Amino acid sequence: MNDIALSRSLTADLIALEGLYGAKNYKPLDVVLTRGEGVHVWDVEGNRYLDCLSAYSAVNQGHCHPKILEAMVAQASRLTLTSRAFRNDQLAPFYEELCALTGSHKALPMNSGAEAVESAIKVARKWGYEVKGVPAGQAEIIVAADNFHGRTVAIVGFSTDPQSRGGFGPFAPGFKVAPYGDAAALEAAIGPNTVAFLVEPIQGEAGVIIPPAGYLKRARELCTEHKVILILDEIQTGLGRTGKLLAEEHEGVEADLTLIGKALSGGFYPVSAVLSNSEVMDVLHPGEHGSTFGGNPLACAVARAALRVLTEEGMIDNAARVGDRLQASLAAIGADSVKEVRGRGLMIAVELHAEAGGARPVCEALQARGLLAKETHDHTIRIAPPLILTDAQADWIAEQFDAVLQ
Ligand code: IF1
Repeated sequence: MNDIALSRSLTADLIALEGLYGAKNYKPLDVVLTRGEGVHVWDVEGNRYLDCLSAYSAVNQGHCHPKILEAMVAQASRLTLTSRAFRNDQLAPFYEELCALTGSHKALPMNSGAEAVESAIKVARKWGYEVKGVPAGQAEIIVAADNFHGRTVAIVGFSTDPQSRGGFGPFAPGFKVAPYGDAAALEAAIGPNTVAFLVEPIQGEAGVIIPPAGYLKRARELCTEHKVILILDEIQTGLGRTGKLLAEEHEGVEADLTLIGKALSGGFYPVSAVLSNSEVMDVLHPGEHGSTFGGNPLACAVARAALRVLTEEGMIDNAARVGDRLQASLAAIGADSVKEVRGRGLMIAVELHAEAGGARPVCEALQARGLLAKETHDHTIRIAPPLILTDAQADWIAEQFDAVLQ
């Protein structure tokens, strides 16, 4: 067989092998990737794609950023993991740089985003009992309808998406759902035992849902008024994705607890963190919370490099500028099938009309044109390329959408 034919069977062979042994908890596009660099990834057949998902915003800095790689290799050849029973020389500088960058007083390092969410839930509940005086076991946390905060049993327990929660009960009590974007409903949901309001500044999985202007500011006021902790989940929206370091900046609000993850490592390693003002985080005492890998020297070295390139290479301002350009180009397509183009910075979604035939076929047609994008739910295509995207690449993305949607 010639090379192309051989490699085409390589794609098929690898897909078949996955099918043979792998849990079926995903339905990926049939593209088998083998290399990434900047905004591009290559499949095993040598085809190049522009990545418009960035691993759900974990690769904001671009694939395999050389400076993060350099920091990872250097640290990995020195010290990778000590456990927190001992100290290491990367944690304190990581804390200092992270807190200085985000204006936080304290940070709690974890690994996955869900672990940061779970940690924040524990801290908020403990604060409720010890500082706010909520009766033991009565703490309530308000969440938004259509939320996505991760996949643990406690987190899916307060999801409103049947696909995320079906078959996984029984669930943790103490959560109340309020409609997203509705400040009056939030106010009505707050009770004497409410300890926190956990919310995404922009809902990612729900399809890049941007709340009405002023919603987050009103939520901030209500939380202050009723002594409720405002927890902003910036695991997807944070670290430049929306054209600001944190999406909360668009509304000029400051959370009490801010959750970050994903791009905190530039896609090299699971690193997440809970950021806090000291009153709240200080409810945690030795032995009350932890994680084998949380705050390990390799994670800290990688995260320090990821934050450095994000800020020093102007990626955040680039996301704002090129994101506006891309959003305007997509909106100008004006295809009948498009219901709405929405977004902030390079967190963009193209929603199709229900009768347009669904988002999956569009993603498959885009794949054939060298663009990788992912649908969320049935009719929305999310567009989240790495923040280093150029004007020319933004225009090329719009051209592919125009060709496929017309
Ligand atoms: C999947 C999307 C889903 C998140 C926010 C916490 C987490 C996530 C706002 C948990 C993770 C990932 C999970 C992944 C697909 C992707 C995702 F929204 F980004 F598209 F699922 F909704 N808060 N989002 O977006 O972080 O534990 O995964 O590190 O589960 O399929 P994690």
